[in-house]
Amino acid sequence: MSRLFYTEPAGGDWERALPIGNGRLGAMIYGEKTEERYQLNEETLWSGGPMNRINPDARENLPEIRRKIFEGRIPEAERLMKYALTGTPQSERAYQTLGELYLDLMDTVTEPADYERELDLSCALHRVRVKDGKTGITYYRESFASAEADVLVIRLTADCSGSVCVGAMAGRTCFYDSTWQEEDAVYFRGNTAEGGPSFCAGVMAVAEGADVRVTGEHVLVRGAEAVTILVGASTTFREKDPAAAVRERLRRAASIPYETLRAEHVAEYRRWFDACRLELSYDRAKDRMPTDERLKQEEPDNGLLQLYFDFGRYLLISSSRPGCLPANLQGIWNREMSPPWGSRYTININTEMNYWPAESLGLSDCHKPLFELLRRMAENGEKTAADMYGCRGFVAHHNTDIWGDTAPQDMYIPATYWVMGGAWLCTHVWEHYEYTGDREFLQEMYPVLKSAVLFFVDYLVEYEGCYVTCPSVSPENTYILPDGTKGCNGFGSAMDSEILRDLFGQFLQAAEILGETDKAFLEEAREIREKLPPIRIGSAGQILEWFREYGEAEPGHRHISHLYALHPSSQITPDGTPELAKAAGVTLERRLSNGGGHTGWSRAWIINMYARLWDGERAWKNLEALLKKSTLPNLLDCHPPFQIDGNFGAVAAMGEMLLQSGGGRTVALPALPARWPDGKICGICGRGGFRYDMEWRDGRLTELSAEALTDGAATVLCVEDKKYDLFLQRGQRFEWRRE
Ligand code: FUC
Repeated sequence: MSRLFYTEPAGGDWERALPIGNGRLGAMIYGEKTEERYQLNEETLWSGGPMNRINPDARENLPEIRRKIFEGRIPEAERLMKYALTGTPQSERAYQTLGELYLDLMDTVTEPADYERELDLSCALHRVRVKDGKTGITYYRESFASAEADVLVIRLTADCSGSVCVGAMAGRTCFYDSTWQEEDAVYFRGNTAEGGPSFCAGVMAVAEGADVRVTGEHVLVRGAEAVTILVGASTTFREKDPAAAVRERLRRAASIPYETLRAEHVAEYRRWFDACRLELSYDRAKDRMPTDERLKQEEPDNGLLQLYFDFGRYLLISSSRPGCLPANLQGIWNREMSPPWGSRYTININTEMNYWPAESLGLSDCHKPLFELLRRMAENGEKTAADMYGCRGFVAHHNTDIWGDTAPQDMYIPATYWVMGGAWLCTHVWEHYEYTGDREFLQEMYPVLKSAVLFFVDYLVEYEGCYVTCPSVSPENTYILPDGTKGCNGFGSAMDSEILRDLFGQFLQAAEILGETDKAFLEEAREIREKLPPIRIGSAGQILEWFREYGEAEPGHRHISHLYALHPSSQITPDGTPELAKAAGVTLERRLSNGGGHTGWSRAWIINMYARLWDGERAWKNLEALLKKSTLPNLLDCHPPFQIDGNFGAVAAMGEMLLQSGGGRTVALPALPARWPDGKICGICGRGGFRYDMEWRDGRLTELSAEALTDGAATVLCVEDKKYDLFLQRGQRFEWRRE
């Protein structure tokens, strides 16, 4: 059994509360003793509607900005960028909390004695058990977020007949317009800003052995055998009449017996969760340590890592189901009206990181919401490209919201004027194709890829024989010119060229696969790709971050954008480009020895990078650091504050330590640390269309089985120093066993 468990409640501390979610509805459960509290979310409840924020002065000033940049007059250029490129208004919409659900337990527990709460990851059930010392009665609460019924379900029972009492009330403390009651339910509804979503949420109770009454805003049950509380919520983002939708969902769920609701939920969840399973050898006695205590150990044990791995997959399943929105900076779990960075989609690393484990760890379908958002962005981004830059195609900057906003976000010189957001997300389209071989999907998304390419065909400028981006930043770092001037924006940052090499290359491959015939355009794209600046090595043996070797204002910066080529891309590999791989190692060392890796996501990226350098020990060391320094008691990642990317990035990295695919080859156990001598992973996936089961003993692979997920699945499989050419039809297997 894979579970987080605690012997104390969250005590009002959100960072100790535990998440449940069905991709759309989310709750953080505090697991209190004498009363109960759930912080609630509905993923489409954002602060307002779509806007046109494109700065009307952008296009006219672009030539002047470029001229100043190429003349090295960076502060002047950046001042003008601030005025002429910043979005009007500066900010996109923000994700908001829905509210809270309170359960008044009517003094049934006044002297809590025996207590435990747990989140069971193998079936996505949260449980609380609390005994009242005075009466000797033990009370149980079991909660889950049902995707099937699309409601949150809470079941209250006790070990003594007729003793369950509860008063349930949901609200938003402020910012809602009205409530209304039915005989067994209470609803509240409200509006966000003009043009933004209107919402409705409702709480309903079903009691066994007692009546349900509504008094004021409370749904009340006294002396029942058992009570099921149902919570639903919706907004006009998806439904015309959220109140009717919520009411209908609650009524339907109320008509289904609890055991059936639960069984359907568990079966549905397991289809996702069981697709990939990691087993590391560890001391089973550690499973008796409460999770927060276990996290405090001098060194994390392998059982904790296995749990962390399961938790990461659980979080993606719970926050990013097909038909839902993608996981934002907090997945779907946000307690604030005005959360850090709007709890938006920050697409200069964070959103991409959220999806790093999707394909490799058996959750390919969880990737789909990202493509829906990307389509919206591609539509809006055409206007942004035309109006701001006079370019064809689509562009997105470093953030987006549920409306797919593509204009620059904030007025933050090191980040705001980056034009690579759409391009980076487009590489995810190719990734999904590489894992699944889904040609139809590639066909559907091809116009988006083409549009992204088209933008850069127009945007790139020729400079010293290369095609470079301008303006360009290496997110969110600052360089120093020889005369001491500091700047962020310039031309041809390494990351831009690396992303574009992938984008253009993938576009050309897609065109070939799909038999596209637009010869002149494809030829143009090919020529441009050849003239993108190459990856260069600097005087300290490091990968250069900018077009030239500048001084570094923050050598320990959290972003390591120029190593995009190492991970997530496969442009740098130890076997294909050993010199560059060595330089990437130097780059990481320099970042880390200057204080790098201080945010959760930055550390998670570093683990992936060391895994890609086949350095299992450094990968392990950083994984350990992530658990010790950047993980909250509820195992959520800490930026600080809570930000979910680190969870996803780190479990993806655990996968990368065990199996790596890219550049036409797949490597088994490339970065196995000494700390994982024995283990097993089932259902890890690789590019080319394969799913693998592997087992290893004493640090050496003992068995491997590869199953083709698609017709014509192909890769060169590297097992130790042997190479196997795999070309299989769907369902066929390749088996390897140590003699
Ligand atoms: C990027 C990062 C920050 C933070 C924010 C949401 O701007 O540089 O560290 O993660 O996104």
